[in-house]
Order: sequence, then C-alpha cells, then structure tokens
Amino acid sequence: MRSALVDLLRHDQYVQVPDVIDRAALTEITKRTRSMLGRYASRHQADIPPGIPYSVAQRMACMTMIDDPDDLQFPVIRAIRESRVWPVITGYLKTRSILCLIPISSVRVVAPTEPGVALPFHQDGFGLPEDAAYDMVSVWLLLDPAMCGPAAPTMEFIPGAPRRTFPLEPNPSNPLFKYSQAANADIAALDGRRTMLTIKQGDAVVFTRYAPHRTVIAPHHDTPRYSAEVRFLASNPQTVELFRQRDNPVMMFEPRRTLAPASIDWAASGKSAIPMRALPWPKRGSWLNSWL
Ligand SMILES: O=C(O)CCC(=O)C(=O)O
Repeated sequence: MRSALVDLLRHDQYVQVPDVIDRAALTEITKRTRSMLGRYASRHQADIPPGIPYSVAQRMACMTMIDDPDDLQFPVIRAIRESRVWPVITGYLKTRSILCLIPISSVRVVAPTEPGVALPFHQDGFGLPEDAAYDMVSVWLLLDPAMCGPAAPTMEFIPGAPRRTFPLEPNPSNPLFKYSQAANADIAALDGRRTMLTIKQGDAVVFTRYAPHRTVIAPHHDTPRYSAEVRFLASNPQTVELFRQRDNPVMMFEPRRTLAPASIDWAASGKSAIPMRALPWPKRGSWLNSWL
C-alpha cells in the first residue's frame, strides 16, 4: 500500500507522526526512563561499571537497561511494533522482515543546563556500509514533557538531504562528537532548509540514516526533555551477517514470529554469539498488563 508518510520520509529523509504511543505505555516507559537515567546522570563516565551501555557524556542509556536483563521485554520496541509507525518502517524498508539494532537504541535526557550534551549535526548511518541493504530508520519518541521546542530542548532537521553519508568534520565544535559530527561544509550547503521541530508527547519523528539532524538547546529552554530512539533495518543476509560479526544484539521481526536476545551479557559482548529466543507475543496490548 502506498503511504503519504513513506513518500514524505523518502523525500525529506524525516517525517513527524502524531500519537504513536498510548498513554499507559508512555507513562510507564517515562517512569522507568527517568529512574534509570537518574541512577547514573550525576556520575562521571569512569564511575559507570564496565559492561553497562551508558554514556554520561550524552546522558543516554541503551534500551535494554529499561528492563531487568533477565527478562528482556523491550517495552518501547513493542509499543512501536504495535503502533501506526510500524507500516511506515516496513513500507520504507520494503519488507516485513525487520531487525532492531539494540546497542544504538536508547533513552536519553537533554537538560537545558547542559549544553555540552547537545549533539551537533550528524547522520545516524555513519557506522554502516554505504549500500542500500543497510538503509536504516530511526523512530524517535518524545516521552516528557508535554511538548518539546517551546520550553524544552528539541531537534533540528534538514529536509531533502542527499542520500549519501557526509564526511566527518575535521574540527568538531564539541570534541565529544568527533566521531559523528557531519562536515560543516556539507551542512552549510543545505543550510537554508534547517527546520526546528515542535514535537508533542507520544509523537514520533521517523528519520533515515541520511537525515542530518542535531539537538537544539536554546537559552529560553527551562525544562529537561526525555526521549527514546530506536533503530530499524531490513533483516536481510547482509545486515544479519554484519551484526553477527559485530556481536550486536538485535531483535528480529518476521511476519509470524519475533526473536529477541535470550540474554545480554554486555561485559562478554564480542566474545560469543548472542542467543536468541522467540518472544511470546500475546494479543495486542495485553503484554503491557503483565509488564506494568
Ligand atoms: O535527542 C536528540 O536531541 C538527538 C537524537 C539523535 O541524534 C538521534 O536519535 O539520532
């Protein structure tokens, strides 16, 4: 089925989709996210136990930390799977076999008092081979507050960017992001199109690996913003092999079954293949009850 949202995503490299997560899921995910980020946010990176996928520099934590590692239920990913954004993902990637890349799916807090955590312009596909098989879509969800843009930090995008990965900026504005900041010259060439987003709680911004985007913390912002970002690729022989070689835990969605990592031993990551299990997928919405 042809979809206007998919067409827009192809054209602009990003699209806003309203009302993606329902209130109950949103409330619970936000509660867990706040508590998890609160545990680490005041620490220094050196204090974070080894093997925990947490970046103090960016105030972000890998998605699996939302759950007890013994019972990986992936509530944010499930909520997306059951939402109106799913057909946008499958439509854009042209397949119903989808893979979610867990290590770069995260929750994050951006506080107006910490301009150092603002990511400069970057594209998310810089760590992937430049080939159509590795196209990627991110689903970014606003968890809290009710809106970002007016009073809370937001994001800026450049619509209609070319489908290529820009080189890295040789003089990054913040050395923390020297491995991700897109070259200023490439951004400047598209400068006139910069668009600052106003995003409602529960809305998603869906964007491709080529969409240049950055965090915006403005002087008038006075409210911290909590968000989640989840990355999806087509599940095909190339992506499966790449992430197997990298020992990256993935979640796999096929038309009739869902596979998730059976456990994630982050400390041992890179040493062994990650075991998978079929995820029980009860009727729409009912998993939330057991998880709440
Ligand atoms: O949340 C932000 O401000 C930046 C997020 C981002 O760059 C991403 O999800 O790729």
